[in-house]
Amino acid sequence: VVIRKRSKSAECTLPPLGMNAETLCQDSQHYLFRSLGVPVAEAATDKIARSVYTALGMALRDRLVERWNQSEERRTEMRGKRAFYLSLEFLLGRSLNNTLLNLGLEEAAETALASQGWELAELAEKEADAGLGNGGLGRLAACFLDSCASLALPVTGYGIRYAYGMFRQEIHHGEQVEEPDHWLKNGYPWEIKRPERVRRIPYGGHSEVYIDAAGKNRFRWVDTHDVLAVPYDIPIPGYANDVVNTLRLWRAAATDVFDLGEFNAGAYPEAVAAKNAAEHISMVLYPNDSSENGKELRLRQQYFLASASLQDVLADWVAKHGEKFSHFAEQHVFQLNDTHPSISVAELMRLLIDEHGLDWNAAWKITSSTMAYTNHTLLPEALERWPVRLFRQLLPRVLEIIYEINARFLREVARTHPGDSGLLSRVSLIEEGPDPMVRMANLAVVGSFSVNGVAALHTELLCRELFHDFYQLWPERFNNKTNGVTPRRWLQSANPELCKLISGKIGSDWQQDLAGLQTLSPFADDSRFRKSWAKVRAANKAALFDIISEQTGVAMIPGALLDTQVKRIHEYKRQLLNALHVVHLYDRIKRGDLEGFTPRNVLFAGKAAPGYFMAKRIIRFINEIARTINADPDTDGLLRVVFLPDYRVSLMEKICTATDLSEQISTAGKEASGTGNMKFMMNGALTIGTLDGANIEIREAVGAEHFFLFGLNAEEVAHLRAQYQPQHFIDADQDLERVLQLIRSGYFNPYDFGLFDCLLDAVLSPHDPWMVLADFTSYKQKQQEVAGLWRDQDEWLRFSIRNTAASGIFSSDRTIREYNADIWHLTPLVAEGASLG
Ligand code: B1H
Repeated sequence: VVIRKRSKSAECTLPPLGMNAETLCQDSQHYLFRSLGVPVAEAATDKIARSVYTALGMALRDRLVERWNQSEERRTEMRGKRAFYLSLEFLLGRSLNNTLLNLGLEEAAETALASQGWELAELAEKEADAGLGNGGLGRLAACFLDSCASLALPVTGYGIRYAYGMFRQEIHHGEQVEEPDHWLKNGYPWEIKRPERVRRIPYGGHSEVYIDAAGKNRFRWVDTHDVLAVPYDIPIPGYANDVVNTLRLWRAAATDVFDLGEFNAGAYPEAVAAKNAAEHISMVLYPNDSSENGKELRLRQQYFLASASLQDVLADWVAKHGEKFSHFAEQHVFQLNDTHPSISVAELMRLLIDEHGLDWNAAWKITSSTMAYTNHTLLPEALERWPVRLFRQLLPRVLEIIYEINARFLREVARTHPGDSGLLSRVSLIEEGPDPMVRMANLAVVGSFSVNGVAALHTELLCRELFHDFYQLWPERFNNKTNGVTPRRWLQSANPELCKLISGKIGSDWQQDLAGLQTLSPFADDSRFRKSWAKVRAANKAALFDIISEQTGVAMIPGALLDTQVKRIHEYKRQLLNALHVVHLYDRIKRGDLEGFTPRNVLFAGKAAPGYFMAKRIIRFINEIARTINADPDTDGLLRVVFLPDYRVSLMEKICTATDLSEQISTAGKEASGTGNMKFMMNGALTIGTLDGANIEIREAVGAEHFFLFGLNAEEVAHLRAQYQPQHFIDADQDLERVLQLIRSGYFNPYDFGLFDCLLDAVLSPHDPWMVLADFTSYKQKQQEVAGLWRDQDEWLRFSIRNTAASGIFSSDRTIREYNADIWHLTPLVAEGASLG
């Protein structure tokens, strides 16, 4: 493979791999008329728009395959180390625009489609989001894949090809209704099935000892019920570098083995039907963000991903090196996306020992020097623990290995910390009790050479609190990797007009290294530039308002501030605090207190876990206050409130370019990082937020004077907890008292008495873990400041430009460079800015 240098800018000097408007047009027509069987006479009628999108996707994938194979050859040739990102979630969203951007084919595609009478933007809307994730954690995995490919790092993603992704959210009478998301129903042109690489995953049965040919005692796991794992590969193209990495997603399939008993008894259909159960494993994504639910099927999924992926990697190794593993650890690193795939620690031990004949010490050396664990939350309800009983029944051999890891680990701790039985019971992989549990986080920490948090404060709290004992044992393992988001999707693709404006001022080098945005900062003082900036943002806002009006019937106030809180609905994220503030604004309107009142549109969106009662009631509350406020003519031109249904990646692409004020208002110490906060900042929103997660770093980057800070910090939250009296805060703020009284009076729920009492009771309780009322007054005051700044549009625009200019460090390229420098140590496939021939 010849390495040819390409100009630093994103423009391709040559059409990549023979692709240009003409060949794209030919290829996609071939697929449209032949593979998809669209009659030529029907071309250019709206009912085939989706087929046209699919045909274009197929044409692009074809060409990607060539580069994909080249990249793979190159990786094999280099014989370098590789990383594997193991995650139960990859929230990819749509792929068309991102693929075109990374391949430099946006214009070619537009031309090709125009010649057939289509508009790219319109066709792109036909693609269903690949919603294989809950929220931030899954979207982070997708951003990381884009950055790894763009930095030419040999990183493969491994996940599950759920038949149903995150549910589709509808709002009926103000309440969330979940609808299944059959995202594959119209076909998915971005994947290739690899039936030749199928793996076999054992469940059930029991473990037994036997003596092998060499006379050694060995273990084997027998009488198992096996399920097949069939891989589907999705190409991950790098940005302007000719590299294509792989996301490999596993689908569960039944083996061809029938239950012979039933088969012989003549129950043929029943025997075939029973095979169905195997396929359930990859049927549906569990939709409980940030809380575990302990279902057996979920443990099956976790083991399915871990075993299939590790077998896959080991099979490649053995094909090249035979059963010699002495150099395996130098060549591999597995990044565990939270504890969800952490059973990999035990599974790698099992495969190395039982299937490949290594002894314990050799296997442990390999395992504990190839596994790296990322923690994403401190919330106790999200800490995964599985009943030993369930483990024994489902994964008996894996449990044996976990016990052995634990025994050896505790023996070592006992030796170095004699007499500290408290320590032993805290760090043990097993939580003792009437129903003993396996602690997955402890397994992950003990089995990994690196443990990282996802923002500075989060990592600090991990070391100080959740993993304090482990931090004392192995301080060198702990490190921080502040999250980031890919600027390709979240700036270039989502906000092309803003990008043109930016490049017109500072050139396009920032597209290779987002830190370069910094040079935009002085133009905050250029009034013509501010005007152009305002114009682009206003157009984005108008486009979003059209969507909102189409989806909800609510006409937002043109030109007024857009104040947005979009994220999963959770009490710790405090959508309720925002909603209380909205009620306060409404109360001001009603009592005529309009001095310094600034018209505002308040946008909410987000899904609640289906079993999370309080989150669902918060959705209802937002919808009811929105209905009341929007219907009251007194609010015309002053206040609009909307809950936009079915928040997802493709919606955020529109929301983040239009938002003026980003709400990041979690109780300090609870949001590990946040990544929506970064998408907003990149696109020029100002943030109102607490000192939590990555907000702290955002504020440092843009300067405290450009950030609306309010509320208690993490230390103050911890300190106040013991003596928290919400009533004190009500007594000190009449506005708050009025808000609570208005809600209690049933003003927003006249037909459903007491509907919101549970929300009031929660915030009025001295045990409210999220301390909503403690921060109300400072939040309200800060919102006044926001309103004041908005009235000075020139100054607001300066702040907006400076936010974008300072957002460079929140590129996931920066994050991935840090993962690589500190944890992975991979050699890029090609020098940055160069490309494969
Ligand atoms: C985050 C989760 C999560 N943290 C359990 N933890 C899940 C936990 O289905 N489950 O069982 C799913 C997701 N997600 C988020 O990760 C954090 O709350 C954000 O603060 C952070 O930005 C994001 C990415 O690191």
